[in-house]
Amino acid sequence: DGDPPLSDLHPMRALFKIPRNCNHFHTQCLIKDFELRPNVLDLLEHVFIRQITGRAKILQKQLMELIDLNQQIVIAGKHERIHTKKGGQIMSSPTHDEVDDLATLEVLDEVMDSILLQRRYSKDQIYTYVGDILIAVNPFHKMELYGPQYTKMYIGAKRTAYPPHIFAVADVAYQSMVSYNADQCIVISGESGAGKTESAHLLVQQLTVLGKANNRSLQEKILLVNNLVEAFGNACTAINNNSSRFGKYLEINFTCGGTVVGAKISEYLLEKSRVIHQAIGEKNFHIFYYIYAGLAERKKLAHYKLSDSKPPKYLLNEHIRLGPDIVNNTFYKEQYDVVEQCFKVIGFTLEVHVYSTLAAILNSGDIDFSSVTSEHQTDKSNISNIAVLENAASLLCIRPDELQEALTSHCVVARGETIVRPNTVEKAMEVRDAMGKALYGRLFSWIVNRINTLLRPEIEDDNGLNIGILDIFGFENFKRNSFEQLCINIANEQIQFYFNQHIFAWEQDEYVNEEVDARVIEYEDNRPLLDLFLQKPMGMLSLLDEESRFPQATDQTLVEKFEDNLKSKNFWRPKRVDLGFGIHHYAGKVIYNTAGFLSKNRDTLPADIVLLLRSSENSLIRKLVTHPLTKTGKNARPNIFLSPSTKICLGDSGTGESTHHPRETTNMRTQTVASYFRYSLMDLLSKMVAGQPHFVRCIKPNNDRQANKFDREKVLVQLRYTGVLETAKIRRQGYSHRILYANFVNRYYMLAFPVHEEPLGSPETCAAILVKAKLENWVLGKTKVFLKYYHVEHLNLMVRQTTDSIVLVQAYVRGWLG
Ligand code: AD9
Ligand code: MG
Repeated sequence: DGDPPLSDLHPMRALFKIPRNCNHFHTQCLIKDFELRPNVLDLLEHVFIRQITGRAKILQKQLMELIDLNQQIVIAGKHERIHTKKGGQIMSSPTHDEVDDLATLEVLDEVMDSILLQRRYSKDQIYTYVGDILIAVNPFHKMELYGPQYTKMYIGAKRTAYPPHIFAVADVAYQSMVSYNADQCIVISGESGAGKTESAHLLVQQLTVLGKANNRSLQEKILLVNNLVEAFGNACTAINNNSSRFGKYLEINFTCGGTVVGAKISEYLLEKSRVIHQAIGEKNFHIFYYIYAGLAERKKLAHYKLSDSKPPKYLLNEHIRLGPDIVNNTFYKEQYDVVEQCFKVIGFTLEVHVYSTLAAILNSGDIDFSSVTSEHQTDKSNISNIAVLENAASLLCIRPDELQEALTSHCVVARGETIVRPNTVEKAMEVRDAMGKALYGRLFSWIVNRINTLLRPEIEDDNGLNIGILDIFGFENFKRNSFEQLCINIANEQIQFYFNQHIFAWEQDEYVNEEVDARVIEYEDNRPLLDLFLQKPMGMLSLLDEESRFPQATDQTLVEKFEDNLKSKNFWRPKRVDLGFGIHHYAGKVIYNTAGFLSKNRDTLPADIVLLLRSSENSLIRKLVTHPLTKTGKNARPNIFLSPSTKICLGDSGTGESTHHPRETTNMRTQTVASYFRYSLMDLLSKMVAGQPHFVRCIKPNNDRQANKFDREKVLVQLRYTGVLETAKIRRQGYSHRILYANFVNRYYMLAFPVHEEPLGSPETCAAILVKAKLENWVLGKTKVFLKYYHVEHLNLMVRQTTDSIVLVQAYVRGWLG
């Protein structure tokens, strides 16, 4: 009533001869007449329910899409063409651009895949399935795809009922978690700027709604902390204006019934070097600009010893003329408000301390040194701007003279005696920068830890479940690539390996073990690359660690060591690039430069600085330099501190002396960044492996961050290296789900047996259930049922419908009984 009628010419009406004032009754007739299969039936019911209640305009568009879908479902289900009557005519078979699952294409071909993605992209259909894997092509513009109507539409919907969508992935993960009572993990991959972080946000948004949004404040908090952590961990790079400079694994905690109760973030390998130096066209971490502009607007810069006319050096990349633009930047000012709001909503009360720590880092970056030459000493350094030193010291709540001493000299113990040695200008600058990096890295970890404390479920629940979302820094290939890019790319190599293992290797191993006859699919195995990096003792990271232990080693000896020891076709030394080496990664060739590798890997912070900071009158600063950073007490959670805590230097100098504080020893780790990195990767993997994975593969359609621009060659390369074609093949020919007989029967027996019965977990029972569900093409192995991804979807939907109807009948009977 009140809705304008759909046009008589509407194809859906024509197709099923639906009169203008169609209602649900007609739908029923129509379904009877045409004997449509259940999935189409679902779809039609949905259409008509919507028609009665919905808005005609949206409906019309959806109906058009659903007609396509109608045909695709048939293809997806049976891999055969079905002709549908349209006003007495035979409708044409679907063309490629109507297909939203690449695994259902009759001819599998990469070029065709890229053409199909391009066509879909031109129609703003950025999402496409490859079986149960989602491909997301970055639209580079705001899409009207994520509003409340979409949130609602994808809740509990059959995957094929609507166009592919990131919300559908959230839904599958959520439903699987609840149905199987098992943790889930959503792995988002793709190169830098492909859209991983945006996808992660959308997943969190949908998952918090799915987890019963009755606790709105918790939902809001989870979304906000995501933003807050990104303000500290993201930055503008040459590739992406909002590039993640750390790896993030966000776990959303649920009760076993599926209600959201908390969240936890694990952060990996923040690129701390960005604090002190940014490459051409790049910037420091967002938060610095936000607070600088925000504090300027509130006339609070002076309080933090900052000047609006002369921005700190750490913010001024010599290659970008930012200068006064920072304080006038309205975006930065707005973001400052957002950060403040985040602090408020999550109940974070120490923002003043956070700002002063950030300001201290910025001030210390402005400390200048000059060389002092005297008769006896030539290599001494002096601070040339004492006022700045005093500012930094006051923000750190330490004595300026002690800071000066810790920057310009170091203590050494030689033959039992403690001697104070001066630092050269170069060394003093190194110490200053090491302090800035260490403080920032630890501040970041501390913030994440605080957030985790605030978002921890109120009641510890051993039966609780969680869904993890992995959003790491994507594959990078800049003009100049350093140690940071190597780590980032190794992490991506590891994620690709995990994907391969899961999609290809483990599945094919099971065919052999279970004596199931299925075709073997060839895929590009990147194991040799992982071995090249991670093998002990001759992998690249081990060699780097070994070289880092030699005081006399240089970045030149390091690259030579690589050349002498790494025998792999994926490694080479390019001619005419000093300190250069090349790696042929799964995602392409990258030339790295070893300049700075050793010092970045050693990542040392002199003990004098640590001890000085530990004497700070500011409790936050003290905390940041005290091990361990974890909370203790009854509310303490397992240590989430996975970022490499800067190693405190006790002995380097190469003189046979040790740099050692005379009064106190520091409790320190002797870990290098490389060894820590290896450990974090393993930790991350162990988390991921514990959950059932779902994959989202983000694709970057062009290198110019432009909307509506689809560089087919660029996409094709990404499809190749991510193995999309092989994935489509295995999803079509293989069996993505292998379930033990007993587990299968336990979960699905109600589809074929009365609820109170307990049939045997045998192959016969499994077969009976599958036959009853009218499924074909499944296989029984020695101990497991082998199913295609769409079988599982179909079965799960049937279970949901069955349990819903049981509940409905129960409710009805209860009502009837009064
Ligand atoms: V990196 O590895 O952290 O450098 P990501 O995370 O893969 O990278 P990101 O999510 O940051 O890329 O996306 C880059 C930009 O693409 C965003 O800042 C948005 O401007 C744009 N983007 C990505 N996905 C979407 C989307 N679904 N809708 C609109 C999008 N814009
Ligand atoms: Mg990102």
